[in-house]
Amino acid sequence: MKQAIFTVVNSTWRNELNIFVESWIQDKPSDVDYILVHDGSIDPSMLNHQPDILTILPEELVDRLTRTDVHRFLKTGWQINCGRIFVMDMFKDKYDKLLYFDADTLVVDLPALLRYTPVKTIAAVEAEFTRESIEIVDKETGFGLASKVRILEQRRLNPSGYVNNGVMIINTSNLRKLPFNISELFIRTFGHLVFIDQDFINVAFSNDIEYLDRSYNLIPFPTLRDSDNNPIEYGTKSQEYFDQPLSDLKVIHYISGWRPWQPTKINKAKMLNVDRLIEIYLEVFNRTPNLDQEFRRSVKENFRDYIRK
Ligand SMILES: [Mn+2]
Repeated sequence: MKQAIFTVVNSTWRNELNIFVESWIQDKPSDVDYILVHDGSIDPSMLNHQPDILTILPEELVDRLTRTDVHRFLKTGWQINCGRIFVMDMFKDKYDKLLYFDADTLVVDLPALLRYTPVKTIAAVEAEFTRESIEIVDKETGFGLASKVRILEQRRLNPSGYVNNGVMIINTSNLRKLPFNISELFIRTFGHLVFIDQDFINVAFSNDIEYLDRSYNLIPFPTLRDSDNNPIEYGTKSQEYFDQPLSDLKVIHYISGWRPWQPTKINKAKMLNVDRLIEIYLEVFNRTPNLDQEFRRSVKENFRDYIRK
């Protein structure tokens, strides 16, 4: 089986990208390709590890996205993450299986992901708030997540379980048999999708997703705020639930709001204990050469806000 790992970035992500690649490159077998796709802004000199394939998103498809001025939320008309839909199309004939990771992830156990072969088209992990986690969090915090519009929207979009797209194991032999072209369908529909490509995957593959356990894409719970806008601490039961995948961790996803390289206005460590995730981040960060000074300083200044120890 021919496998490849891919991500899609622009040059503003070069530091995060180098850390992400550092986390798994030594574990990558030589017969597995590393594909890096970008918007034209990445130069090989920015990269600590050269990909097997370095390529630019198809200009015609990106042009059509940017010319669509009808997007309800995205002023620029597109963002680099949209590219992952096009990449699935670009490489579906060349590989049998594609592993996609956001550049804001760290891979802890690449062999486990390479071993996993989905029967359905997309294998992924449900977004952080599932029926199970909502029940635990709501009971403990009284927040009322279950009635939030975004949660209700996600359930309607994909009643089987709304997945996060930061980590996907893609069975490309199924992609080849789709009765539609995903790039074309995406361009024509994305203007109405709040979480653009993630909403798209959830709709287009609603019946064709294989659900992985949370150790394949561990995402910290977002910061919740009470009616006075004060952050809410997650309780013991929520923390226990969150910690379950730690013993068999495969991928950590530092989603927006939980990025140790970006400053936070609040002490995140009070909301949720993510010590282990930050320790792993610092371990990989410390062995990644050639990071920008500014980026290095930002990580060192911020990490205390994220760690309890
Ligand atoms: Mn992400």
